[in-house]
Amino acid sequence: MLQALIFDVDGTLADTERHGHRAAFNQAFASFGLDWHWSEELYGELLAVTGGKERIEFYLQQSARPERDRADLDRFIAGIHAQKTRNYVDLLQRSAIPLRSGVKRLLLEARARGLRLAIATTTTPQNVSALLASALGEDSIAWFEVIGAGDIVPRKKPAPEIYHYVLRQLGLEASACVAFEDSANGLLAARGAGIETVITRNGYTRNDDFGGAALVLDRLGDPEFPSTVLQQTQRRDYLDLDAIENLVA
Ligand code: XBP
Ligand code: MG
Repeated sequence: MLQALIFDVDGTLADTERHGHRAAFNQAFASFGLDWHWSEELYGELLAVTGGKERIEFYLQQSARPERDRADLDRFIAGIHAQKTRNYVDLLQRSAIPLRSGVKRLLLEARARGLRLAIATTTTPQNVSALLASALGEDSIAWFEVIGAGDIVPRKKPAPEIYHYVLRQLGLEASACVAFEDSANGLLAARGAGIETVITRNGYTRNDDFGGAALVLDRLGDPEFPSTVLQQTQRRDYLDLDAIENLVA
């Protein structure tokens, strides 16, 4: 029986990557005097690597920058990334990034039905709080019983560790939960932990492989802005809790 919904954040709750994280990275590069610029297109490729620090390191490896020893490299990346996090939080405080269609509706529906809510994300914890506070109000942070985020587990998605962590904290089996993700890396992580997964695809993940997903939609949708089912035969105008319960029934 369904007891909890577990949400990814970036790309799932809101389209945060293109004009949120990417902009925050570029501002950080500039303030460190670096001539790096991540275009929208390049960022799409870099998203193959989850985690901001990991993404910076991957970019460095790709671009034949001068070698640094491990400790120096870690310090260099951590400094840029800390600035990037400050930029991202500032950006959200100045102008909220709206939640994707149907997210608020589903969260309210789940709360009304007494379902438990949790988050499983690779992003930094401050980013999750800033997004929720700006898009849904400060109180909404407490709606989520567990917020599994960032470096709390050693290996980020597509490893299943963040989902194992959240299940442990909830004290639930995978079969009592449904995960919401937007990317192949997120799907691999959730499925790796044995959790049925609903995908709401976005511009950056439209060509990802979603084999193994319970359902692939263009958005969760609302009665006035319906979703389209892209994979699976279920036909729904929007994804409500009755349909989600059927995924684990
Ligand atoms: C999100 C990410 C994160 C963000 C940046 O992936 O990959 O790296 O882009 O966040 P998912 P940080 O949606 O699968 O959790 O810079 O704080 O790591
Ligand atoms: Mg995501």
